[in-house]
Amino acid sequence: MNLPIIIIGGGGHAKVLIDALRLRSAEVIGVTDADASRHGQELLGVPIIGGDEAVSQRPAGGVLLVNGIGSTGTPTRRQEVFARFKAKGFSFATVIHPSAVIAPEARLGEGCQIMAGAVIQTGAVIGQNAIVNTGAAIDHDCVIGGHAHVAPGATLCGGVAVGNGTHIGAGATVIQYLTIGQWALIAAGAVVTKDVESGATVAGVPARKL
Ligand code: JB3
Repeated sequence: MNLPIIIIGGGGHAKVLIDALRLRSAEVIGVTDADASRHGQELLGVPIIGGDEAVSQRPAGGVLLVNGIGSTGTPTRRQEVFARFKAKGFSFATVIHPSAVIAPEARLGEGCQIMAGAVIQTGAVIGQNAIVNTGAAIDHDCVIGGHAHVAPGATLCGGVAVGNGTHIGAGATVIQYLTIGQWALIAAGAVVTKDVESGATVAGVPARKL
């Protein structure tokens, strides 16, 4: 039995998730948002039912959550929302757009989100609550940490390891077998040709630490 879904956060990322969920015939019954001025409105026809307390009042086993918080830098907010609701006993649905190409042996963690046109190759592991966004390519044997965000059009060559919470910017490229630490920020369009330490920000072609 597929449980009904509530999306946490009602912005642009949530809209993309609603599209993907509808293509999977999932039942999205509501969105919560921290902006009280939006309560009672709708997002693509889905009611914004209130703040996060509107979820906490429900039995954890009666609904699946989807993390609608994206990220444009390090995804701390996204990680906090996931941890908050997991601590309350809720589970998160994994969202896979039907046009994503995912190798049978790839492994997807709870609540990760694979968006339209993404490619996940054989042996890849995607951590819990991570986003592989529109058209991103994760090649063979990559390991993407929890809460990481691989932004649209980014390319990770084979065997790249990405730490928890790291943001790989739109259109960035990471060449094979590199290690990117945790909570690092790879700027949009960067071409990464050597390892990146945790917490570092790199940009440019070739990427250099800022
Ligand atoms: O780049 C792409 C393709 N997508 C971006 C995505 C990955 O990240 C997108 O362009 C945005 O940069 C960002 O999407 P997101 O997170 O939807 O951004 P925004 O449009 O600002 O929406 C965030 C929503 O979450 C806002 O309406 C906030 O009020 C709400 N929010 C923030 N914290 C929260 C919380 N809502 C709930 N329920 N709980 C929170 O703790």
